[in-house]
Amino acid sequence: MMKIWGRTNSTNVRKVLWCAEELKLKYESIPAGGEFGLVNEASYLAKNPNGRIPCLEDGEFVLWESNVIVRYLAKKYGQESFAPADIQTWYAAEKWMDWASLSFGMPFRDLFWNLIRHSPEQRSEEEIALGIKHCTPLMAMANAQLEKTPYLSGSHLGIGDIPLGAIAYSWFSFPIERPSMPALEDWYEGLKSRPAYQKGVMSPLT
Ligand SMILES: N[C@@H](CCC(=O)N[C@@H](CS)C(=O)NCC(=O)O)C(=O)O
Repeated sequence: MMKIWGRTNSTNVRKVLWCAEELKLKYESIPAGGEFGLVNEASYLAKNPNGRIPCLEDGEFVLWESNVIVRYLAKKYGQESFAPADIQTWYAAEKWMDWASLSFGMPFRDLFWNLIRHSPEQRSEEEIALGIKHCTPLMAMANAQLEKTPYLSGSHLGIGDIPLGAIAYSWFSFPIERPSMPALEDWYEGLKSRPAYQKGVMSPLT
């Protein structure tokens, strides 16, 4: 059976779990990373020399980098909405994956660690303020797209929605003030109603 390595409270692992759920794949979720360790053991490093999660094993085939795993699963196992045959539809969706990962990277991480993982003594209000300052215009950009199309991937949920969808779970759960963005909020409400999102993404924020 397909194996997905990585603790389920990781945003990058959530992307892969959610995608696998949307595609109705059978897989084994193996905790690794954080308190589960394993990632620096030789047997894991032989699969992923970065010592990071997630990592996918599909038979003999091993793949790391969350967005690439999502693209692989979509192309190998997805129907039209996840693997559009039209190259422009594919790339129009795919750009939102790299955009989400590259643009949100550090500011989202600062928010996540300060609001969820750090103790009150470790918390930096300055980093939280900066994180909100940088993430808010990015969310506004997604909101502007979602005023035009129901999903970042276009007319249907697809690969382009996965990275921001995983980030959105934390964003909308953080105890912070968020400016109103109705299209983004409607999109997020729609995600939350999907059993695949509930199973793949909505595990406790820790
Ligand atoms: N660009 C990589 C980043 C992978 C990454 O940094 N994963 C984090 C968790 S989100 C990790 O492995 N942290 C170490 C650990 O959990 O032990 C990807 O998207 O897969």
